[in-house]
Amino acid sequence: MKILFVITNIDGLHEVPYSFGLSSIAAYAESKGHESKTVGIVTNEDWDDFRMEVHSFAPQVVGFTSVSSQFNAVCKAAEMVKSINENIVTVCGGVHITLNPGAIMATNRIDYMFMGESEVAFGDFIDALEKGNDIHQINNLIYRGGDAYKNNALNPLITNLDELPFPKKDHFFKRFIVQNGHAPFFFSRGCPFSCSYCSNKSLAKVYGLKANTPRYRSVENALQEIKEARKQHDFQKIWFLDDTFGLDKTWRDEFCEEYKREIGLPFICLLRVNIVNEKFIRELKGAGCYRIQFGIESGNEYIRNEVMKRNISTEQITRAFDLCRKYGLETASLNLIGLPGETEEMIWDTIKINRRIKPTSSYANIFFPYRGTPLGDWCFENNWVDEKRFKMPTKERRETVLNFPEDHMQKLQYFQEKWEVLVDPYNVMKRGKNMLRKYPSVFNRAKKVYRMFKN
Ligand code: B12
Repeated sequence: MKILFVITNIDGLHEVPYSFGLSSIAAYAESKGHESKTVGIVTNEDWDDFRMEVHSFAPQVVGFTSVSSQFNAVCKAAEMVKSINENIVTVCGGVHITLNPGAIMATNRIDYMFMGESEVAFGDFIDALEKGNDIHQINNLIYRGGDAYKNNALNPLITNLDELPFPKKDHFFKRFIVQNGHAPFFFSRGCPFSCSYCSNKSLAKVYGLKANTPRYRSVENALQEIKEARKQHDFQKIWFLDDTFGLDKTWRDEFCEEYKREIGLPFICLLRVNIVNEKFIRELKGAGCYRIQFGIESGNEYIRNEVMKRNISTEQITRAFDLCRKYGLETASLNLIGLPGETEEMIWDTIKINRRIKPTSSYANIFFPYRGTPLGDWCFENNWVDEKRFKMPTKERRETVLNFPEDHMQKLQYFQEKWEVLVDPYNVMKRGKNMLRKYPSVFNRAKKVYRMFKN
């Protein structure tokens, strides 16, 4: 079968549309002998390219992935596919579908959807389609039936991730490296914490689990993936995008030891402040880590722990950043503003804590309510969401979709755009960078030149 995979990234925060999930589905389909190609829709011109690709590649199946803010774009793309050839089977998976299986009722241009981890289910689906067998009994499948939808039982979560082929490393992997200066890897699935705005707790619930405890590729398999990628692509740095890197101590000890010996490239990873200690930081530094990204989210205890359910103390935040400084590690602090109930003063608490911990870089995103998460659902149920703005193509995380008064919305915009300068007002470099951001094409070119000299 010929399958065209599609990732939309309209007004995305990250320029390169990359998806580990979709790359994994593509690799699995190819391991079963099917042919696949992946395209991205990011700019206006991409719509025309997409139309041409549907004509020239002539797929039997088009498979979309979707986060919540991209679902409208996915529906539009599916409409385009069906207008070219009504017989092409359109399907969609991804976190938005897993947490909102009813999304299938929003459009009749997507024939089937997949809920949850779907490599095996999608493999069964295309095999069945090819053989002309009935597909309606396939696990994870969501389909319409009259006025309602049906979602089949889920395959159990894959416990041994080594059984899966490595996610496909195509031109998107390459573009990610060029754009970000780092090759992206992802070795675990799941994060056990219960932050109210994040999908992990809800993803666990879908599987009847209390927590989304991470499952790992074995260290040997993970290193093998990096080695194979290095044979095809040129990269000098790595970005481990796992929700929380190396949460499992046994895995982490072994990984750091072997990575240092067999790979040795400098890397970035994401961590939570409450799980780091001196040994952990020393171990990461020894393995080649040069930067850690931490979700601080809010400097205000009420917002951080009552609203966001982070369960993190101010002391844990300052201690983690002090430790990184002690070991010469760069830090990035990731913050979230624009939560329901948050005042301007509370946002200043976040700026103040950032001033205290002195991260190498600090970023602020504006809260976006994801349906299916505790805080997202709460916002919808309590009329906090401006449905009109929510349905428009959004600049997710850079514009609020909550029903705030106009002046608060503008303040959020101001804080978001000026964040680095507010956190570090006397830093001339950051002021310059902030000014350049107003001209994205110049900014991106400058970023590339800077990276060329830095490497
Ligand atoms: C790594 C990561 C990134 C990376 C890589 C993106 C990626 N999707 O791989 C980067 C940094 C680029 C990124 C970007 C963004 N991210 Co992100 N990201 C994650 C993270 C931490 C892991 C995702 C992952 O790889 N999971 C493992 C894979 C295997 O699972 P999966 O993607 O769900 O895929 C499986 C199934 O969903 C299904 N499936 C998926 N696609 C398809 C397609 C078909 C055809 C089929 C059949 C099945 C199928 O099968 C897959 C394999 O089992 C998650 C948190 C999480 N734990 O999910 C957030 C998460 C997905 N991100 C999120 C968001 C919001 C974004 C951005 C919108 C941010 C922004 N404003 O720009 C962009 C979206 C980019 C885009 N256009 O899709 C949210 C989405 C919430 C929501 N309900 O929409 C999450 C859930 C975090 C959260 N806050 O809860 N992200």
